[in-house]
Parts: sequence; C-alpha cells; structure tokens
Amino acid sequence: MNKTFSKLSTLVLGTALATSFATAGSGELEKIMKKRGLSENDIIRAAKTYLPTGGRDEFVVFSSGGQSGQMMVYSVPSMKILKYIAVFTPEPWQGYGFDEDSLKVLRQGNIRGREINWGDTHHPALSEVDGKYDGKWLVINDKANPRIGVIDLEDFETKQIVVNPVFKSAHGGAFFTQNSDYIIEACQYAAPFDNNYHPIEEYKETYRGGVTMWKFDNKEGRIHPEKSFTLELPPYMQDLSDAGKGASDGWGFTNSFNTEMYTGGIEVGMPPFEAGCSRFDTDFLHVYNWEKLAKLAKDDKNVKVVNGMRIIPMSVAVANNALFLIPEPKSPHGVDVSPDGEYIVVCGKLDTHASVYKWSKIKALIDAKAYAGKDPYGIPILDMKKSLHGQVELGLGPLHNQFSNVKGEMYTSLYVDSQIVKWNYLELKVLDKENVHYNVGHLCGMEGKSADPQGKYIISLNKLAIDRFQNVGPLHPQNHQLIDISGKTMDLLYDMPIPLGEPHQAVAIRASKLHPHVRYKMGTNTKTGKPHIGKTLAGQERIERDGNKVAVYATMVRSHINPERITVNKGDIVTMYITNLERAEDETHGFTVDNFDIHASLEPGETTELKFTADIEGVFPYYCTEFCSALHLEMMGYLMVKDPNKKYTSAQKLKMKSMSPEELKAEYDKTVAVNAATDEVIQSVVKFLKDNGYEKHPVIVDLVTDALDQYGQIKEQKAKSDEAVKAGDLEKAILFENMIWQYMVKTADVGIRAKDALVRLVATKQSTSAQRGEKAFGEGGCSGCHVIGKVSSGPDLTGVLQRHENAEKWVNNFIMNPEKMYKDPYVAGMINYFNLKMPNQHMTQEEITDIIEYFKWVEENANLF
Ligand code: CUK
Ligand code: CUA
Repeated sequence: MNKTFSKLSTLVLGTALATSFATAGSGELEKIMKKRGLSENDIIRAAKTYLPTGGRDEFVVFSSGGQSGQMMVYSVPSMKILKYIAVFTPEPWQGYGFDEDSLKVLRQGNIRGREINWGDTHHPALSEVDGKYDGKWLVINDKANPRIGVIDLEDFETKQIVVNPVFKSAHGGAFFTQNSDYIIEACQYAAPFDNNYHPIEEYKETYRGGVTMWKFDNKEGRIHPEKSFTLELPPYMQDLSDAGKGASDGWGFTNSFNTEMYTGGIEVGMPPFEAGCSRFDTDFLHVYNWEKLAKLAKDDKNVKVVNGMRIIPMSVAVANNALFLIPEPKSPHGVDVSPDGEYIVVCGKLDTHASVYKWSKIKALIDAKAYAGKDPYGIPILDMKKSLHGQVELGLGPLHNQFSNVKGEMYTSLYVDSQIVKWNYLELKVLDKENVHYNVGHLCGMEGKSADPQGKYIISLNKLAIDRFQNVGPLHPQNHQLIDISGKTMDLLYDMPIPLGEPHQAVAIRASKLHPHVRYKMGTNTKTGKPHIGKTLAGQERIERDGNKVAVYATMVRSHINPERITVNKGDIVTMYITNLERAEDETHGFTVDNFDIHASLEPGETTELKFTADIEGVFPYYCTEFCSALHLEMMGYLMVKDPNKKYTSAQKLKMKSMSPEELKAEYDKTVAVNAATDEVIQSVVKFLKDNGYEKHPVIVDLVTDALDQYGQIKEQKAKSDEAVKAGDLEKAILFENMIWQYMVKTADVGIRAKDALVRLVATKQSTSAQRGEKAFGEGGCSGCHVIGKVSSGPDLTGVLQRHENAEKWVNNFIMNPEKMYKDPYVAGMINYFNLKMPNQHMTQEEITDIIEYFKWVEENANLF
C-alpha cells in the first residue's frame, strides 16, 4: 500500500519534471520519450545513473569474476566497466602470464608442482583500519584451488598468490579482520589435511574442515604464510565467515551446512548428498577467538605442522576456551557481522528466517561456561535461544546481507523469491521488498560490510538474466542490478550484463579513497615495486651473448623500439628486458614477437622481462601492440633466427635505378620545407598554450612536458642531417630530416591534445540554450558554409554580434528571412564577395534564439578559436 503510493508520487513528480524539461527543450525530450517508449520514471532513472562525458562516479566496485579467475572493476551509479584485473588466469591485454615477471606471480599459485591456469573467485575483500576501508589492498579467494590473491590498489595489479597447503578447496574467504592483521579463509569441502588417500568410510575420523588465519602485513601488502595458522574443525562443511569488529573484535564466525557429516553415494544406492546434508533442523555456527588462537599458534607445543602449515588441533582450541558452536537454522549461507560488531546475522537458505545473534549474549554464555552440550568432537555448544536476539521471517531462500547507514537497517537477498528485502534487525521487522531479475546471490552495498556503511545504493548480483538482454546464445550473462535505496522504498535503476563469469560477491568503496598512480618510477618491476634487474635507459640499449643465451636490453618510446634488428641462432634462449621510457599518462606500449606466444603491456616507466627459446628458424616481426601515436604502425623490428648448421646463399642483388643528384637535392629541399611548415604549426600551438596559461593546469603541464620531450630530440637529428649533407650523403640526410618530421608529428600529436584539453578547461560553460544552439548550427545547415574561427565558403561568425547595430535582432531577422535582406548594402557586399546567397534554413524562432546564445558563447571564448 505504502509502496504503491510512493511509486505513484514518483510518477506524478516525474511527469511534472518531464513537462518542465519538455517546455525548456522545445519538446525534444518529449519526442525522444515517445519515440523510444520511455516513461517519466525511466527518464528519472536515466538521470540518476547517467554520467556525462568525462565525469566520475562516486563509488568503485570490485567484483569477483567467478570462473574467469579474474576480478572486475566498475563504477556506481553509472555502472561503467573500467577494468578486468588478472588474478588467477593468464590475461593477454595486461601481459599477465605472458611476461616473466607476471608469470612468477601466477606460478606462485602452482599446487603440488602443477600449473593451475584458472580460478573460481568468490569473495573479494578490501583492507580495513578500525573496520573501515583504507583503499590500499584487495584480496580474493579461489574456491576451486584453495588460494588467495593479493592486489595492490596503487596500480590494480596482482602482487601475490598464496596456496593453502592443507585445504583442498576454499570458499569461506577472504575476510579481513578489522585492522587487516589477518585474512579469514574457511575451506567448505572437508578433506584430509595431508595429501594421502583416506577412504570415505573414514570421513569422520580423517576428513577435516578448518579456518586458516592468513597473517597480513597492511603496510607491505603481503600475506606471510609462515606466520599464519589453521584452526582444525570437524568435517561440517564450513561455508562463509566473517570477522568480528568493534564489540566482537578478536573473534571469528563461520557457519556450516553438513553437520550430519553425510557423504552421499548415489552410485552405491545412497540418497544424494543434498538429501543427507539437510536432515537436521540446525547446523552449527562456529565461534572462535582468533586473537587467542594466534598467540597459541606461536608456541610449537600447541600446533602440529602439516605440509608446512601450523595447525591448532580442536582439542587445543577447546582446552583454551577459544572454540564454540551455536546451532543455526539448517543449511545457512551468509553470516554477517553488524557495523558495530554487536549482531551476527545468519540466513538459512532452506529456512525463511534470518537469525540475529547478539554478541553480548554469546559472550556472557562463554564467560559463564554455560554450555548446552558438546558435539562429537568435544566442542562446547551454546544454547541457540539464549544466544539469539531474535528471528524474522524474510521470505524464500535468504542468502546474504548488507548494512546501510541507517542504524538497524539492513538488506538481504532472497534467492528463491528473487527479491531484495529491506528490514530492521534491531526491531526485527520487514520494511520493503523489491523484485530483481532473477535469482539473486550476493548483494553489494556501498561499503556495506564495513564499520562505516554509506547507504545510497544496493547492487543485486543476479545469477540469471533469462529475458533481460539481447540473446547471445545459450550461455547467458549474469545481471547486476543497481537499486536506489536513498528513499523510503527501494527503486530499481539499472541493469548491467556481466560478460565474464559468475561474480559471487562484490565490494564497493568511495572513489575518493582510491589513489592509484599513473606512472612508475623509471625501470620499475611492477610486480615487486623495486627497480628491475633489466632496467635500461636511453643510450644503454644493447644485445649481450653468453653461449646460447642472448640478453636483449631494449627500450620503447614513441615510436620506435631499440634495437630494431635482433639476429640469433636457432636454439638460443632469448631474454628481452624492455623498458617503456615514457613519462606521459596513458602512454602504454605493448610488445610481442610474432609466433612466440609472449606479450607484455608496458605502462610508462615499467620494465618487463620476456623469455623464449628461438626454436624455429625464420624471420619474425616484433611490434608494439598499443596504438600509441600516429607512428604506431612503424613501431616494429625484426627477430631473425638462423640455423647455424645451414649454409645460406645470398640472394642476387636487384639492380635498382638510383636517383640523380638533382632529384636527391629536390627531395631534400622539399623535406626541409615540409619540416619548416610543420614547425610553424607547432609554434602556433605553443603560443596558444602559453597565452592561455597552461602552466596553471597540471594535466596540461604533463602533456606539454611530454610534447617538448619529443621536440627536444630534433636538435640531435638535425646535427646528424647537417653532417650527412656535409659528407655529401643526401640520401642519409633525407632520412634524418624524415626523422625530424616524425618527432614533429609526435610533438604536434600531444600538443594538439594539450590544446584541446586546455580549451575544455578554460572555455566558459555553455548554457543549455547555447548547447542546443550549437547543435542546431551543426544540423541546420549553417556549418556547411560557416566555420567558427575561420573564413570558409561563408564569413567567419566570430564577432558577428559586434558587426551590426542592434546585432541580435539583425542576426535574428537575417536567419528568419534572408531573402528580405539581400539588398542590404552589407549583405549585398558579402554575396558579391563569396558569390553565394545565404539560404533560408527554415529555422524556428526557438532555434534561432538558441543559435544567438551559441554565438554569444563563441564571442566570450573568441580567443580559443
Ligand atoms: S557464495 Cu555464491 S551466492 Cu560463494 Cu558467497 Cu553465496
Ligand atoms: Cu608503441 Cu604502438
């Protein structure tokens, strides 16, 4: 009832808004709405999510990439996908796994000597200080191969992968403790800790669950496996976890879904796993004091070491009052700790309720040793009722939770109902429900699992898309839906197909908390952050040979690779160290040698190592794979592999007609003249930049510095050219003059980019009317003869409002009825000069008014044209 009313009021408001737009916009908005069948609410939703060109969003989301083994970065509310981050799977664009340095990171994820080239990522987590995101590190688990990847948010690159040596899968991670001291990872599928065969009949005796507490250094951003430990747990299929915070800091919570310890066996006539796993009414929430366990783990007498992992046996944890169980509704999924750490919410996916546990009640039972019993492994059980704050019926298939900025308010996904439910966990009542499409798993609030949730939006991470998008074959994308939660009731704003893998969970952070850099210190190994052993500066390029090992120290800068020819013997092992010498933002070069399955992406300042065996004979072009400048295609060289055991006969030299000295002289003069003309253009751009105070804008200064860098190379080339002229070698001089031209083109390329950027920064803002006027000017036919800032087939209109008495009226009348003014002496003069009559473009009065507004804007910014 409430909801219908509010939706109705949005509609009314929407109509009013659209009407006012429509009046202002000469009915254009109305026309578009009609043509595209859009409702007023659609327009409001579009406005809430639209990001004008060049704009920035408020939040950045890091989403798991599911079976792709990668991560996805997008921004909210516009839902623009910004990047895929390579983590567990080779990724060619970033060169991940195709250059030696990233391959080293990828291969840290080998398991028992085997290469693993994919991952099943589920739960990303952001590093925290006092339970709040600090924007420094991002980690994610791989369920299929028990691993955690660590990503540096300074450059959004994976820096470390650690393998859990005792788990065989890892689902219940990654979750940071509130000051990022540890990362929680629970195993899910119980299995023996060792690597031996154990018959399934000995499941209860030899299969184990567990929680690994990975020690994390928040300064350096690395996991330290030697300082980490694992808490042994019964084979209950531990599912998700969360770290306590505030009141419950120092504790961890992990739920489970097979306390029956059922082991299936369809093939021997047993009912399937799913039947036996959900026989009991309750499973167990595991509650453990990780802070105490961390201290215990330091002492050898408390641990047994398996595959190098320090394991605290259940008996030790129990003897030290550090491990407890509480019944929870059967087959739960999410367990989530409230922002203040006082409430722990568990959703049973086979139960319609959410159970809200209260930490102070749990703690009191623990302190009083008031146990309701013990499980078969001797772990004390706390009474469920006495631990609960209460339960609420939410709907079918509640899974995961997120908190909002309003105290007591939270959001839960309902898998079976395909809904998001908003409810109050303090007052235990449901507030609102919103349909999603379809079957939501996790949901993502803005910093919604931190101690400082921001509210505003919820993203529903739906498993299915069914009918929502263009059919792209039987494998559908998933569907992330953005929901506005700023009002009393929720409103679904936007659908985003996910073209990568099933993203189980995503985390969102305020964009203002992220400070990634745009370039590296020259010669950096980006995977270690230290200077690369192959760092090569300009002038240090070389090829070194040691037996059959060839080391190439190369550089890349617009638009050449140095060296440009590499000749090796078949069978040589070639190592290439390449440094991108650029300082300019976004001047990435890519590098590959055709047919050798290697690729690197070199960001400004980065050095990378590439390695291959030249095991096939032939000629192989290598080239830059990023369109980095106007001379990008020319950024190439040749790898020539010759067989040392073969005799090669040289090809017959072609007799080419050589140029006469006069022809050479003519070409030389022409090249020099072209350079002089190009230089004039450059100088005019430089003058424009200086006149408009470019030094005041750091982004432009960067571009200008880069342009002048290129320009600075010309002197040396000119000297070489002059030297060649003196030596009588005009052919060589022409080549050097051409090189000068290349540098000029590159200078102009960046210079003009700087000019355009500067114009945008310094021009006054266009009014909506002027914007429409510019459009009408372009579409109405005016631009066919008039170019602003230039005389073309018609006069330049800059200053047109200065040229006439009562100019606005004059221009208005002239556009409206040009024929009537052909006799006006000024107009007659123009007709005579251009040999053209201004035609009647049949503009409306509104369009003409807008065009005059545009002319005013042109006039204000006349110096920029
Ligand atoms: S899980 Cu997939 S919907 Cu791995 Cu967190 Cu719940
Ligand atoms: Cu460098 Cu293309």
